[in-house]
Amino acid sequence: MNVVILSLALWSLTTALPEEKALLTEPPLVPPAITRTTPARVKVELEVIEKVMQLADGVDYTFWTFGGTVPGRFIRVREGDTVEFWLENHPNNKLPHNIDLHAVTGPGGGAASTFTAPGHKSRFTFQALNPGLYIYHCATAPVGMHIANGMYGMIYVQPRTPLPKVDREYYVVQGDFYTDADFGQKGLQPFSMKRAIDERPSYVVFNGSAMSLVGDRALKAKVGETVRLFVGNGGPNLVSSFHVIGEIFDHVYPEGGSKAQDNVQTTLIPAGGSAIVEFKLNTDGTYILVDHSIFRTFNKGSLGMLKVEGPGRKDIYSGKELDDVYLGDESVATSIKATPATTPLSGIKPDGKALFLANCSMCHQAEGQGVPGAFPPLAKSDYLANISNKKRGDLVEFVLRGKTGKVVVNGNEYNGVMTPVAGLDDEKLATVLTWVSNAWGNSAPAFTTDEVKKLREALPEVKATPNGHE
Ligand code: HEC
Ligand SMILES: [Cu+2]
Repeated sequence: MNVVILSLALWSLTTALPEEKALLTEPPLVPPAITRTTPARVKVELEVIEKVMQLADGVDYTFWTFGGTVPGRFIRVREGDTVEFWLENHPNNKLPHNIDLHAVTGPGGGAASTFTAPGHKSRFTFQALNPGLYIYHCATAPVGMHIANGMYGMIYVQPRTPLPKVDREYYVVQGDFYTDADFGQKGLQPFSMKRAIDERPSYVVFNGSAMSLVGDRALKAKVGETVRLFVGNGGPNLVSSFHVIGEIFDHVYPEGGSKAQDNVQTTLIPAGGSAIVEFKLNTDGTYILVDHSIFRTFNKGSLGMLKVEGPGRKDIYSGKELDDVYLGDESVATSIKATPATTPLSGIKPDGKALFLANCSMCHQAEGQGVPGAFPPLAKSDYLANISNKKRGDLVEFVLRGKTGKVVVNGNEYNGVMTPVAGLDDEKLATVLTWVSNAWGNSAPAFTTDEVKKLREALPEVKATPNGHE
């Protein structure tokens, strides 16, 4: 009897709540802060749309989305709200879908209650008990595939006492994508289950595309403003080392929780997790959002931009003030004398290949093949053949003093900096030069220790540098 009265009372309480419809936003936008100070019954309508969009420049992919974007629409409710959640599956879609919101207390986070066939809609209701920033995602089998195709987004349960006001809030979610072809292959790229299982993504991007936050789609702010980023990681597999190049996070709410940590450079965001980061923009420029697992940024797309207009603050960051010649100790005259061997190989009988691998291969590569545009090849290098046959002193000089300025190797121009190689005595230098001049099909007379000694002693002393340094 008492139970009945109590539940009737609860029922009338909840139905008495003021009703409103949630305003959902596309990334990178965030709905405005909620200003009411009492709970409401909030209606959320989220539509699942399967559609082809760009994964990178010229690369198309069939995404499955919550609201037509990756990540899906941003949902903002307030701690203590009752959320009436509608999931709509567009009639043109091919698959059933559902949703698991990490902000939900209850089995499956809503998954079983929202399982919805194309052309249908489902409803369930939950109370937002815990404040914080939460991922939501599809949980229809095969779950990994639905997530890998872009079915994730975020819901922010704003705490009863809201976070301090900031000038701008943005919404960024990282995700890894799996196609048969590697990054950049043009055209429509199908999902690869094999690569997903192997956790070998071809793309790691912010907001569903390598292009989503660059150029005129970059995030924007002005000097002096404060920015809050609601950052998530949809996964399905990778963990993100989220970093903004050139900024320090003044505050981070790790894992989207309630306690802030101050002065953070890089914050770890688990798959299916989040972080709230805040910082003030002290000076102007372009700040780069990255996953600091950095090959993902430069080779798989996890790069976004925040463009800050200014008046810049030269007292905080000057810009380049000087570019001058610097010759470290190793390159001045004294080092042209035989130096004691200091490589890890000291004490070992000189071995040309080992010396090459320890001293040259980090730039010229293990097979002497070089790196196009950066490091010229030594394998079958016409330039090397010429000097190791005729201008043998030049080769000794390159290694001991370094080499800058234009060189043309096999018809390709290079204009880089070869730094001096330290720690080679005459014997080791002779050994490595002989080896390099005869490896990979190269062929030139051997360098003897005596010859190298003479060539080294014949090198002109290094004079004071052109800019008048001592
Ligand atoms: C830090 C990277 C680096 C290391 C280490 C290095 N080089 Fe180089 N090397 C270069 C670059 C860059 C150039 C092109 C320089 C230029 O543009 O003037 C070059 C040019 C050369 C050339 C002339 C161009 C060619 O390809 O024939 C030779 C020969 C050479 N290096 C030999 C060596 C040898 C031998 C070693 C090891 C003892 C070595 N280098 C170590 C970067 C490096
Ligand atoms: Cu789905």
